[in-house]
Amino acid sequence: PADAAPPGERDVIATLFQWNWPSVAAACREQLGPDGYGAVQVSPSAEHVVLGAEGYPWWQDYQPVSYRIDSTRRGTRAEFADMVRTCHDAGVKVYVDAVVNHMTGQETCGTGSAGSAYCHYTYDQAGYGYDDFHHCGRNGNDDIVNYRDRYEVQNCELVNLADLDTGSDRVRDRIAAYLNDLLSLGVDGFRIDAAKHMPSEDVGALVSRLDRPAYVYQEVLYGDGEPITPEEYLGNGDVYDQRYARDLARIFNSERLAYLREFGTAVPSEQVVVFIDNHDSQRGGGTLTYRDGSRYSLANAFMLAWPVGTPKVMSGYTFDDYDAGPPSDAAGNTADADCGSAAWQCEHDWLPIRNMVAFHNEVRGEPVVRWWDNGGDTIAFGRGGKGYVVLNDESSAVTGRSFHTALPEGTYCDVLHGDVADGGCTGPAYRVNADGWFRADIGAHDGVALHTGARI
Ligand code: ARE
Ligand code: CA
Repeated sequence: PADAAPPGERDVIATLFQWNWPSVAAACREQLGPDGYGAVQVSPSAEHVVLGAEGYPWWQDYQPVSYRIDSTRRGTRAEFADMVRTCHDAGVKVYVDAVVNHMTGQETCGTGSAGSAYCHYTYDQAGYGYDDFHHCGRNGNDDIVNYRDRYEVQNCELVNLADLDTGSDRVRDRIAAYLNDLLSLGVDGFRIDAAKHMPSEDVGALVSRLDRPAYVYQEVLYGDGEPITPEEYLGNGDVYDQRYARDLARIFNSERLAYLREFGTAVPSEQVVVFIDNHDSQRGGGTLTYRDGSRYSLANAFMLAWPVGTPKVMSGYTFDDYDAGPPSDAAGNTADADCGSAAWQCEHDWLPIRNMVAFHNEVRGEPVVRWWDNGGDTIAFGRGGKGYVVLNDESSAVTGRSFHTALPEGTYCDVLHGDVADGGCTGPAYRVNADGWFRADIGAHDGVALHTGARI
């Protein structure tokens, strides 16, 4: 598509879910850039409702009040702009979660995070009134009930959220002005939230109004038996495919890793953003999450080693309650993220995950070679002569086995357990002989990953 830019050579996205702008900037400088992440996905940047009585739930941010970038709970416009500059200096692009299908779902009027007054269907600061919204006339309250009905999904309200008439030029121009404001601050791309709830043509009309090319990926969740499919949106840019995350979770939890030999996506690999979990599925969507510990690391390692899709790594905070927002001050402003604190998970910084980003970059373009599996939950494969990974999700160790790589002879740091430092490896290292063989004992729910960027 003419107006959508590809993700580029360093394509791995880190989602710093709910992180405030200064913390994202620090992460770009200290972690994401050095680790080889190509981009960060940040949480919604527009003024949103503030639901203090409900404890500032994370999802208040998905109810825009205006398109002011000032004063979300994550910081000011100046902090946002500074974040973009800092990330760019670190070689990291910035993608914004763009909520443009709807405005708020509150029945009572209120004041947004930047001080703008709003009511359901009246948003003066954004320039929207009653007629700028769909009023679909279904189900008594205009809410979506039947996902098998295209009209309903795109013209009724997703959980009571005032549904913008994205078919109108007035609305399209206003949304595009917001996206272009973000581009003027240097933003590189957009996750289009709830894209399924807008006809593909309406999303296309927004993309065609962008002042310059941006990377666009659309949240169009595949649902069994639903008429609206991710494929319909490929002309606008890339898409999510939640089947990838669910299939991987099923294979890890109740099937066999050996089945991964042919693992692919229904949507073409070049146009699909894949992930192990996202902020929705993390809260009960049948995917693996940080709570799965080493199995979660193995799944991320597989995603980053396997040449399918544009990988997105989830990173968030610790929670028990579905609604719980991030650590905040009394006014609901998000606290600085602290990877040393148990309140933040920082999955993007878990050693096996961050080191597999470098593996992913190193093996780019290389084919899968020398697949081996035990018929159960141990698999191994190479990526040309650049990398080799063994993943063992058996509940027992695999011992005394030799693995046949296509790597050049040498000594390699196992990047699932160590970093290259001072010419050595802070974890175990393996000697690959002139014929490509190395011998390793691999623990239960553990692995080994070697690549040519981590030779010692
Ligand atoms: C909240 C309250 C609601 C209340 C509403 C308005 O929870 O009870 O009515 O506010 O006051 C997030 C939260 C919602 C929250 C909303 C607004 O998840 O709970 O509502 O913010 O604050 C469908 C959509 C898909 C959507 C998922 C959640 O197709 O686009 O539902 N995902 C995105 C974001 C969400 C976000 C929104 C959209 C809204 O990632 O975090 O909501 O901006 C099948 C279908 C899918 C469907 C799925 C779940 O799989 O195939 O299409 O996803 O079921 O219904
Ligand atoms: Ca809609």
